[in-house]
Amino acid sequence: MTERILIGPADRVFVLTGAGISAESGLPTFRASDGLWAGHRIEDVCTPEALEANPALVWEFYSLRRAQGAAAEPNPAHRALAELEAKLGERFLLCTQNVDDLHERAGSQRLIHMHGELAKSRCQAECGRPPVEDRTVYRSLEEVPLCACGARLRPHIVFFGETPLEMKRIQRTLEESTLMVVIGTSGSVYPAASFVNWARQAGARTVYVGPERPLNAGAFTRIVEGNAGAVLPGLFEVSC
Ligand code: BV8
Ligand code: ZN
Repeated sequence: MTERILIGPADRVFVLTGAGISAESGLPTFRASDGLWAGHRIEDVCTPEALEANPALVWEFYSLRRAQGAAAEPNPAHRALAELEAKLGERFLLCTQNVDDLHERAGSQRLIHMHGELAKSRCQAECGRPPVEDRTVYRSLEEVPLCACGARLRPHIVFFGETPLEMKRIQRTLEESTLMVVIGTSGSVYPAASFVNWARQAGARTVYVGPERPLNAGAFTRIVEGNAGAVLPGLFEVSC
């Protein structure tokens, strides 16, 4: 039986998740597919340059990811985090690097998608209009709608070289956290991989959950080896 993580009345919990938490829902991780997605390296289809040069390829890539995401179901790890949020309320915040909506569908509400969301699109010309709900799997670039300003829509995804979303809120919450739990991420992408260092600087306990040691393993006070779906249910003991 895995030793439980004790959460007391003064604890404020910040959780960061990556592709590994959706692995047991059948969504491939970036590393497991050795970085190849439908034959593409993510860096080749997840950059502003790729969108400029080959919008059809970028839309094909993200439409495929939308179809995969829609066919997946939340797993016990997603549900365990939604249950923890229900117990802790405003003392809990979940930040995900994932662009699928499995955390929402498991019931998570106090949630930040720092790298964007598959279920949304936004103006490619950044005209200022907000992102729109969009789960359409486009079969060709011609099918992709235009923004009211006339520019084409783009996936509401943070590409490499673009600034992650809600960084101020993430930084502020991390500084107030007493416990940070990182689940299912290789720690290969920044600034997300630095969050554990910010938590340590704030004096927080830092726990990693996953089957392999992450690249930033040295920054964790504890590592729980195992698959999130098997380990997370029953891992947290909350005493109010
Ligand atoms: C930015 C959206 C400036 C799209 C993504 C050189 C050095 C340092 C940094 C850089 C550098 N050159 C460039 C950079 C910056 C760059 C970067 O980090 N590049 C990397 C390649 C070096 N970062 C950026 O450009 C970012 N922007 O820096 O702006 C800035 C900085 C600070 C403040 C303001 C501005 C923007 C990056 C966002 C890119 N978009 N996603 C999409 O998803 O399609 S990244 C994408 O890849 C994911 O979102 C995620 O972040 C990353 C994949 O990582 P993981 O989620 O960890 O997945 P991975 O497969 O790697 O690992 C899975 C893990 O799960 C494994 O460890 C495995 O063991 C585990 N696992 C498997 N099964 C299970 C499991 N765990 C639990 N249970 C299981 N069952
Ligand atoms: Zn526009």
